[in-house]
Amino acid sequence: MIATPPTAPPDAGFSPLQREYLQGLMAGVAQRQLYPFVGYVGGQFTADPAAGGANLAAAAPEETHHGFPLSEITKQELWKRELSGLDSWDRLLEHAEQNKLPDDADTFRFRSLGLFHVSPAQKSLMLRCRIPAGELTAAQLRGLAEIAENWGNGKSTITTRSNLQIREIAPKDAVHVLTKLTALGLTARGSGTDNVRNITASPTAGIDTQELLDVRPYAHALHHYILNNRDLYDLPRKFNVAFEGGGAIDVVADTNDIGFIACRVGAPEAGAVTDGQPAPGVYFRVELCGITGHKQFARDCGLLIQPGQSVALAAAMLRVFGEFGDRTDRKKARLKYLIDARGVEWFLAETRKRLAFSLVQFPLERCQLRSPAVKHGHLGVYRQRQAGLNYVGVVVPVGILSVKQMRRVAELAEHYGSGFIRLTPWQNLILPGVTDGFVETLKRALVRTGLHHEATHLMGGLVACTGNQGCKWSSTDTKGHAVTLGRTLSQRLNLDQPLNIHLTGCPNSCAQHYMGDIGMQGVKTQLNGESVEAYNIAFGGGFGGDQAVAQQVFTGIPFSETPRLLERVLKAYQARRTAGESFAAFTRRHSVKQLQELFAE
Ligand code: SRM
Ligand code: SF4
Repeated sequence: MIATPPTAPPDAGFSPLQREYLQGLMAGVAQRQLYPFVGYVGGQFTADPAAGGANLAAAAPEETHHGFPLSEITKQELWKRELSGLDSWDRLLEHAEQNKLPDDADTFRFRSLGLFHVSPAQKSLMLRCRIPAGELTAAQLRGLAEIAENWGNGKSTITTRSNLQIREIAPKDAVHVLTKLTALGLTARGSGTDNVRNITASPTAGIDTQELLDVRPYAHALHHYILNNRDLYDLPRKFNVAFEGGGAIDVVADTNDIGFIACRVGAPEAGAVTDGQPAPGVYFRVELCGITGHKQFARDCGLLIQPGQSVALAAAMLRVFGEFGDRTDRKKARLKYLIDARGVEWFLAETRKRLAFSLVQFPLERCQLRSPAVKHGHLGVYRQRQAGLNYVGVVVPVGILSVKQMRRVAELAEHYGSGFIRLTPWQNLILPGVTDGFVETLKRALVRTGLHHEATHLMGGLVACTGNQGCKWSSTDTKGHAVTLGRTLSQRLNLDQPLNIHLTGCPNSCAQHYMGDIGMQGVKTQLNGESVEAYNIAFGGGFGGDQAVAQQVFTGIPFSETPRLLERVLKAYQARRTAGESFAAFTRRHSVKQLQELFAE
């Protein structure tokens, strides 16, 4: 029913000017046919019958979202406002019922449930799990094999966050996949979009002879914390957290938004400054803002915390990021950009406001840091902290395991190991708890499964992102090229030092090419008038104690030419290095121009 247009209140007490204004106002309202309530409360005209607040003469302020005007926020923020990914289960059921692939908005939402529609590369869904600390039981691996066999493409892939993905899932099977995953005691919630990604931890935590701290309990505690706090699924962007316990295998915590790095604080030496000296023990240093695709490693922020404070601290930092992070430009919405804009002191001050304990600043120089990690320590047989036990690092070329291999690995873990499997950010796996007597049997069994326990210095250091077989952003077949390169170079060269080659299909740098001894980023180039797959090639990257951003030396080299180019590069290095010099050290002491000349045909 349309309300009768309001009339002006009785003119008692109005000046001619006020009467003229009122008549004009009412005429305007009548013309627009809006008929809003116009009240007269306490000497004020109001549009709000209940509160009597707004003056019609004043423009209503624009609604905001996390402090940003709605007109400025990204489409992804609008999608989240409309319907959170966490509430999209009904939509998933609907898509499953109709075997329908999602549109852009639901593609975004379903990633919060762990399902990625990776169109146009593949017209299907990809499951990205969460495997906190990379730790799986044999039963879980077997269950994942069942998912890959029944509803996927018969394979799984280990990711650069010690995680597992299964591809080519039809929309009709999405619900089966997620319910089966839950039955296995696993989840995929928040493995994509604006959440904290899989929490990583040192792959040999708890079994390592050189570690300072078993960091698994903290990684698991944070995993459960973020899963159970809804606001942490609505960050401005993705977020990575890693726990480094100081073991033989580096978990590349310095490439994460927050890296917790175990260190030891000893008793002060006689006569030394003891101001603010904490009790001797193991603590975490806190590193912030690693994002190697943007050529930045995480930096120590001065804090020294007790390990038990790490979950609360991460949660507080996440909430500062959630409250103040950019919601208008996704390229600038990572933690790095918030801290670049406001400063680390501001960030820590905001974090402190959200904590029930005080934060201690303590000089990095007064902490004993971890012993150096072992390059390629993720491969081969090593003694555990526990007497008579060993762990075996298994080579999984570019992280791909067939269903048969998954089942066999599960069986081997149960027969010869502890029944657990560890996944690493180096896209491979470790079998822990192998008694001395079973080591040789296990090695033979692995070889029969098409896997290996030893790698050449080349094959062991290959890391490749999904590439154009599954990812729309990729210019190249990174995984296929990595295997070809590894095999070809292994036949032509005999390296006496481990070497890492990282291949990434686009600037997003999921395989972290800037921290590789050799980093290759896929591009397209013209060859004989045709567009072909090619790489920009960088040298001299490193991580942890050997941290460095690789320098780009070659641009747009067609893949067909890269094996020959890299053979020449590595032979030149072998011929000219100083005794024991690593490839990274060799390339770092030359300028880009010198390297181009040195490696020229
Ligand atoms: Fe990544 C986006 C694959 C680790 C930086 N990444 C993607 C998407 C989802 C492409 C997309 O938006 O459609 C890729 C899906 C391909 C597929 O179908 O398999 C993808 N990223 C991967 C994985 C599977 C690579 C791998 O082969 O191992 C890794 C999954 C990790 C996991 O289990 O959670 C993966 N991605 C990384 C890492 C390394 C890390 O997280 O430790 C990085 C660099 C660190 C960082 O966060 O910057 C990384 N991925 C990106 C970016 C660039 C983010 C940025 O702010 O610069 C994107 C693009 C985006 O987020 O919009 C991206
Ligand atoms: Fe895709 Fe680029 Fe990530 Fe490779 S680096 S998986 S091409 S987004």
